[in-house]
Amino acid sequence: MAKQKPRTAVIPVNEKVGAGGELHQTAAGTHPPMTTNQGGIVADDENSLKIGERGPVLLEDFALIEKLNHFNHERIPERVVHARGAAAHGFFELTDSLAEFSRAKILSEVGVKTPLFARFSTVAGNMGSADTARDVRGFAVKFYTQEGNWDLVGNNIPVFFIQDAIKFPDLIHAAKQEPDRGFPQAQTAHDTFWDWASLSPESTHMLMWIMSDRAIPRSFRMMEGFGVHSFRLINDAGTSTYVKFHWRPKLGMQSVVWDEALKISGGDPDFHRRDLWNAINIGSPPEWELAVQLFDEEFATSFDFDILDATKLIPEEVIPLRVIGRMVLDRNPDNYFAETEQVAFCTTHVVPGIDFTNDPLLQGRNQSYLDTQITRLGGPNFAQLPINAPRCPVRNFQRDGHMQMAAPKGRVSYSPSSLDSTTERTNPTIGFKSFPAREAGDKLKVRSPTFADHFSQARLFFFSQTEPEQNHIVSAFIFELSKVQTEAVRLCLMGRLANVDEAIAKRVANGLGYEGPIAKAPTTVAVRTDLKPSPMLSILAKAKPTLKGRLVGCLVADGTDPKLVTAVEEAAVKMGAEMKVIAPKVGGAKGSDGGLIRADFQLAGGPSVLFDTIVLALSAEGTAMLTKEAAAVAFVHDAFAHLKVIGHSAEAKALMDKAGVVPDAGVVAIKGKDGTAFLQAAAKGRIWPREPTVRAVF
Ligand code: HDD
Repeated sequence: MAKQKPRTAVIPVNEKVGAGGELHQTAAGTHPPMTTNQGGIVADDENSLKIGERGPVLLEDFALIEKLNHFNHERIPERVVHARGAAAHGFFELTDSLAEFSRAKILSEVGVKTPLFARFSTVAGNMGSADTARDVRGFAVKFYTQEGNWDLVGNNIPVFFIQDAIKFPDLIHAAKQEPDRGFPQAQTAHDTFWDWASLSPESTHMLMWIMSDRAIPRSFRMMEGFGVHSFRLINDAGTSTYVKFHWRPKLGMQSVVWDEALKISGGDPDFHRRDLWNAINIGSPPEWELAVQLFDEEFATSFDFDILDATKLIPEEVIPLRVIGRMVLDRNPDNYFAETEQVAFCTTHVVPGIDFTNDPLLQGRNQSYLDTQITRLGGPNFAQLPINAPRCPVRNFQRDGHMQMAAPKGRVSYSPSSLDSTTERTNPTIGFKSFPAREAGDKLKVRSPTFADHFSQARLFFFSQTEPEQNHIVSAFIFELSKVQTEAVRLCLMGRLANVDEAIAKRVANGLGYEGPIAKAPTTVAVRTDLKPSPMLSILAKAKPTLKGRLVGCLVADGTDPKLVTAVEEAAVKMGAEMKVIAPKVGGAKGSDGGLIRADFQLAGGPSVLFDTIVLALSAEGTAMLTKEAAAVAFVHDAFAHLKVIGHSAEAKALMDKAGVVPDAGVVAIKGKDGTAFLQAAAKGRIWPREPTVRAVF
């Protein structure tokens, strides 16, 4: 981890800022001349060319015209879904060869580091929406392999809303802001989404996931990722093995609680992108394991569900994960637009040895991505943009088009040809060959009956969760449906929940204020109650007790003992966490030794929702001042209500009393200058038993 500036310094407070505005020094350096896009050196970039000092502006000011013209065209259409995202560069390193199953070099050459670019996103919100909206997170990785680019365009949830791509535009239209009013932004809590969902039983399993805490992750660094579909691996002999891809975060999974998510949206709408950026910036690169579930045709035909149905998963307890490598994200983009915005993922970007299945969702996606890039990036040459360009030779006879950057030489731009012996030819030995699956049948617009059970895995998911997680799913349904104005939609959706389990439906109905039985929605498929719970689907059941990559928020005020702050920070850093200091003034607070305690946040700009755990390092003087400050009371109150561990000096008690803190295992007094006990408690995560004492559980 990078070295931090010392937190405390014995600088007399009155020397903090000079009287004459010395803080406004400009950066020194030699600056190269500014030019137009044609390379001409610009003499004046602040005034347009006029006749006289106050006269009309002249059209001949080409520097002005060029600058404004370029500005007018700076934007490209945002992604129709997944518009808001953040990304980073990194590498993938294979640790366990799959050569037996795949001829892809990236999956068979152990130790080779393949460069990659990973982009995380929300789905429904526009580019400027908040990061912590309840939503699926996109988890897209572009591997620049020696054999061409491979894009694994997945999500942080292993299943999807629909089974057939033909329904995708309806799903997205229903989820995004309503077309007449242009709101609500970045949320499914409105009539059109739940209208669509209640009439689309195939979405039921996914609804459970998006109402779960998976849809409000604490950090991109703390999410799992999934390729979702069953893909094929093809080996040298041409044998096919089915595969599902999983990303597992080294930091473990963690989510925020819903009220916290809502408040973070205001406190820091860029919470996730800032978190990713900072982690890489301080030299703490996030890492994931890549794991696979491998299975053959025999398993596929005997499994309880259709492996071509993207609304179903294969529990890890049925087919365990095999970890095959790691992804490390260690470099932030140089330029958001050039890289994060212009990166173009396509499910069709595969390499020899990786192939598709007949999953109808995947097949439809294979059309959609290439097509959308042409609208978004303006033409068919988007693969030439540096972020999209393969890191291996690209040779073919595709020519011309908008923004062609290459200047291929020679007369021959076709194949076959005999005029030039150096032109490229296909190579059936090493080239991509589709798996020769034998297909026959009538042409039908139908849904396979093997896709029909929409409820059993929804039930499996719910009952695989710990109690707090189940409570959150129920609360999320209540929250979302409470925003639905059309009562018939609420009732219809509760009928779907009753298909999954009548008790769940009843709990939601109770939270919405409905009494009496909930009628099941009509269905011909009986829900299976015999599926074994899969604890691997729970976040909490496999949470890692660690403070690594987490953020400690330390509240200080005048009179705080700087030694306490330093001691907690050192202990936190030792545990792999970072600490930020929050003070009434961002310049810092005057410590008990007369020196300055440097702060990172001003109290109003550093609410406790931004931190995983808080410590109140306060003197009696500071506490007396902060009990009169609503932001300080809210800081403590929210931390308690969000089930966080709170460390505190003995003198901070009055502030905690005012904030309604009731002592429990998560309220830890710091004895002397030793923050270890507090941090060890914080590493265990939230205090779940506190939850029923701070909010209603339905
Ligand atoms: Fe999609 C973007 C993931 C179904 C059509 N999708 C997009 C991104 C991710 C996913 C992560 C953002 C990539 C980036 O960061 O640039 N999409 C999924 C997953 C799906 C899925 C995991 C189901 C398993 N998507 C899906 C379907 C269709 C699309 C069924 C259309 C038939 N998706 C698109 C798109 C986007 C897109 C319209 C918008 C921008 C883009 O492609 O590049 O083509």
